Amino acid sequence: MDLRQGIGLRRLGTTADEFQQDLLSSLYYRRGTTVESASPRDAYEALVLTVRDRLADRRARTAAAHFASNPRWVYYLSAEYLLGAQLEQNLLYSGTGEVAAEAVKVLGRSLEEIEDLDVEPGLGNGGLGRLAACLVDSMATRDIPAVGYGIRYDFGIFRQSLEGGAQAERPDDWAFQGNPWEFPAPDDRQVVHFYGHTEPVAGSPIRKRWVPGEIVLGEPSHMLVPGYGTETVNIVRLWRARGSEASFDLSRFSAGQYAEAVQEAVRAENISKVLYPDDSTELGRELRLKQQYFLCSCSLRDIIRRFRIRNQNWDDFAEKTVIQLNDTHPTIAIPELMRLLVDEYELDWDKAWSITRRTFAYTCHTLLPEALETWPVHLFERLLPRHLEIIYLINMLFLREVEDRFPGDTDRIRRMSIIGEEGERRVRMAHLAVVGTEAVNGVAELHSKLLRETVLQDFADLWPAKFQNVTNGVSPRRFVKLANPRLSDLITEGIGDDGWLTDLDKLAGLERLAGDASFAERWRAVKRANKIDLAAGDPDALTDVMIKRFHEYKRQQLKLLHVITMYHRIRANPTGDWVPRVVLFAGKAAPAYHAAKSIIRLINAVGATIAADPVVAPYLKVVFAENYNVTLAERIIPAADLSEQISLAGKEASGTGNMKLALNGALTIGTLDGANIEIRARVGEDNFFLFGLDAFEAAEMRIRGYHPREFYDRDAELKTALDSIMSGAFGGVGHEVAESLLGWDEYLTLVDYRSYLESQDEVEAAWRDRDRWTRMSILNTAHSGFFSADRTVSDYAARIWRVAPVTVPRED
Ligand code: GPK
Repeated sequence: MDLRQGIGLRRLGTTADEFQQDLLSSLYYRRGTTVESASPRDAYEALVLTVRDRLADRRARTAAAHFASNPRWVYYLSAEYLLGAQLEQNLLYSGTGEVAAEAVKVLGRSLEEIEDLDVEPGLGNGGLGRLAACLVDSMATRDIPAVGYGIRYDFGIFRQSLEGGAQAERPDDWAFQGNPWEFPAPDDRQVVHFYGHTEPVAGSPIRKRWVPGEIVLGEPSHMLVPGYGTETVNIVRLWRARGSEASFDLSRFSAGQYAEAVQEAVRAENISKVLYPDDSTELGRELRLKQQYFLCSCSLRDIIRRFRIRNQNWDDFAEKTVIQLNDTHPTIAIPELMRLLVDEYELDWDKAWSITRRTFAYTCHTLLPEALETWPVHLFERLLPRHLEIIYLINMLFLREVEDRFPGDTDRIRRMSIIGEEGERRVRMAHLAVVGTEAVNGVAELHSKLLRETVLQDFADLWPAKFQNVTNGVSPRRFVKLANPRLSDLITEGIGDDGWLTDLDKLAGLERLAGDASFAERWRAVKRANKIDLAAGDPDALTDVMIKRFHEYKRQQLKLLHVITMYHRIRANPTGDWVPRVVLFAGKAAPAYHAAKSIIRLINAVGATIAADPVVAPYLKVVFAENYNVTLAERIIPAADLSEQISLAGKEASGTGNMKLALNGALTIGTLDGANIEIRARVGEDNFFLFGLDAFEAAEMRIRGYHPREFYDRDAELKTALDSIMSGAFGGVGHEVAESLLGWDEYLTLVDYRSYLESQDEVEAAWRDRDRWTRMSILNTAHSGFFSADRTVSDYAARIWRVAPVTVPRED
């Protein structure tokens, strides 16, 4: 299929010369400048456009093939996407990396210099947002017809820097100079309503008219999501809020009231102004609910528009559409689809409900109670009055079903209700998400089991078949091939071809090389070269990394207690045979999360004390890498020897950094939490450093009554570590960290301390035996193929989405 021919366009060339011609043409005609006067930005944008063009053909053929087959579509709804930098990825996915490197020389710049201008869109917080990006990558790679929907925040996750060792935040104006990767689609704009009231509709007991109090426009643009090794190019469509034309008040402007004249437009545009930087906690802010509804309303209308291009009959909607809800953030889509079907398309309630329930599926990403979203009923009533009515009706019919199954069990009804009645009445979004969907999944085996047995137990009793597990995965293209080209080349050479990039189980082919001395030598050389690139410290030291959001449940404070203990041990025995370590932390804390910020502050204070201590500094170095994001992760992960996955068991839903690090040959020290369990089962007990309570023991301990002081009193080294913080040994910093550990220690840090330290001793024993360590490292990579997001997507496709791939024909 050649869609260009029909309109008389020439095919884009594949040689460096042809690429260079197109690059110069982009510079001249699309940037309106010349080689002589091109700024660095001009060079960058000209290159982006030239690369983008090379994906445009594939995009056009994808759209044509999808239109022709009228397939069942996957729509992924997510408030967050951490797509990572686009240029390097799209050079790889369009197969133009080499010709581009050659061609850009004409601009007097290297490809690396130009790539430095490619800032990543930080439209997410952490694991959940990056998972969304990995899944859309794998959907395209597996030829699944899919669209990702999200919000085009003006400001992404804040930029972190350290000021006097404390986290400081600056806004992330990521598209300040424009974003050449995106295609605006103003014709597909949508109108979104807020506030106001509802009115009865004559002749219908169910339908209502919603008279809104505010009208906002949603303008879409999309980013290309190419598949690797296939023709498919899908899209992520991002919505940006705008005031309508009527929101500019000309008469006020003419009267000199400039601020008042634009206040309505400003209010509208605030909806997509900034990403909420809270990971796993809910603030219950009105603007956040507005963002959620904005995303869902725009996306659902777009989904319906797309459905109606090829279909007429609502009976087909649920057959042609599956909408995956990435956590509860887009759950308002459920009552919104009901509203559209009942009020606007005039379907009867039962039919609309049957369609809705069969259309949606829900992924839960947490077990932390504070992360389960609830919204005050009064807020809902004011902002989305019609949706609250619909939720009440859904709830009434649902509770009737519960009553039929469990007659007289009023306690169960109270527990399961979509409306929580304890204190202030609140809408429980997770309950709505379970009631309104066909499938609910957790993101790792343990997480899915705990969901069924604890948080969502009542629902699992009612609908056991609805609950599934789909273990997370990561993109081997971004996190191995792009991040770690040296290792990728070695793997390809070891296995014989690069088929592992789309069939990651093939990494098992490395197993036979784990005992091969010359391969091991090269494996070590790759790691060493990556450490030199990272330049965090001595490349021969054990590089021990803890990279993730700062949260007390993840227990950076436990890692810190280990560092402090090492500090005291070395000082007590300066001539000991210590294993040199570089301990690298990176991650952001939510700006309002004071306890997490105190931990960052203390890490840096301890790091400074150690650096200034001539006895300890030769063996121990603490590095805090600022502004952790996807780009930085891609530099750190390839250089890591040891991966810290030390959350309290039962708290980390899955983790995905753990997978990226294992794939890159880092050994894990970890608890039996989230996907650690599955990693350990695959790489083997001997190749994983396990410690700590399991989820059952941790829950028991909390119930029995836990007194951190007892652990402090019993363990001399722990006492020394905490006392040194309290006595001000680290620049007087960290009191509140020590106090919280001694006072309550929500996440049982002191309980796991001793076991963690013993496990770290085993780490050092393994590290001293170089050959053993390398063998373990190779086996980690060899046995981590399961953690490809391609496998995750295949699981969703087979068990939840029931979609088949659509092959996009090649050019003839
Ligand atoms: C879970 F609930 C949330 C959230 O609000 N943000 C977020 O990043 C993470 N997550 C989990 O904490 C990780 O364990 C998990 O791997 C990731 O989501 C993807 O499922």
